[in-house]
Amino acid sequence: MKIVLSEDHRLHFPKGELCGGEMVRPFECPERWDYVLGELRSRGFKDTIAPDEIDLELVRKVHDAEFVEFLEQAWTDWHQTGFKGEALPYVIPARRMQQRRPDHIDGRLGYYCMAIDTAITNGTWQAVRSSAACAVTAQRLVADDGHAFALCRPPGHHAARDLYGGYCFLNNAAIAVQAFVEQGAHRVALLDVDFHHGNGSQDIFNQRDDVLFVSLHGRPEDAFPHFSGYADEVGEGAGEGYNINFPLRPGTTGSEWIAALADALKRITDYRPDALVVSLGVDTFCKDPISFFRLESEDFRRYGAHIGRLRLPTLFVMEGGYAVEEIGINTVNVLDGYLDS
Ligand code: Q9C
Ligand code: ZN
Repeated sequence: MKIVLSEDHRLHFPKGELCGGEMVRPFECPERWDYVLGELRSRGFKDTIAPDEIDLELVRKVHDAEFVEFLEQAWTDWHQTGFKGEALPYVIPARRMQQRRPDHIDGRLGYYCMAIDTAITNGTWQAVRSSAACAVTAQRLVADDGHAFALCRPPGHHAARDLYGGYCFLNNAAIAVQAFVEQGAHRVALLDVDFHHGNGSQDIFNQRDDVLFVSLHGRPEDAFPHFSGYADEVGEGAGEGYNINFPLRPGTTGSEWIAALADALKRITDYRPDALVVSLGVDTFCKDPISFFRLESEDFRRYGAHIGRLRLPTLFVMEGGYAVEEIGINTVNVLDGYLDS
């Protein structure tokens, strides 16, 4: 299996994340990428490829054009205002407030932000566009090879049409799904196995029936992003019935999780997709510092094999996973399980 990756991810590493009322070292850190690549190398995945330049026209098919422009400009605007720290909003358009976009950078950050855990820094935009480029380059490999892995960082699945946050800026997996559609796919399934609900992917495809979005995640009563991921979110308009959420309880074990995955995979099979994109977060792991499922490392191999038995052209896109020392083992276990199936 070919791996697409870019060293540009190192350009995005904020010093701080707001967590429990303190600025802490971000959970989403560059070593995550190092551990995944290290494990890939030691298990014989030698074929690593640099991404081609991203076509922003493709990005704008799933993201709002002014949002993309905002991401590109935000650091410069923040810096030119004279602010000394990393770019974070502090006022958010809550219930009954105006949903109009202000001019001041403080206002625009709040307008486009869905979670203030995510700072923007000098190198963020370059890292973000290279991360999306990895997903699109890997997508192109799937036609010939049948599968590929995009080692994206920063991750993408919380990024909606015009929202960033949850460590995400552009939705790498959604952009890759759109690339399959541009290539002539009639139906694409997007399976999200990250611990957190893929609110961004749900938002982007909510009204479409050419993309089936299926997500297993910590239930919103207890887990980030808290304001999406309920089972009754089933899509709207033409997209009704093409969004499927599996919210799961705190303490969900590997066997329970894999039973839910089997239901999810059945729904994907019934949809008869031309291709599958997997938003691959491994924060379902029992030792993950910000999550509450109980998967063991062997469970990742088991479920990778289940995905492989679908026998679909498959693109894996890296999302979350914060037990840094085990992130490589768990991620590569999924890929190995898939390849062995
Ligand atoms: N106090 C992804 O896995 N909340 N994003 C962390 C820690 C944000 C996760 C709270 C979690 C975002 C891609
Ligand atoms: Zn996650």
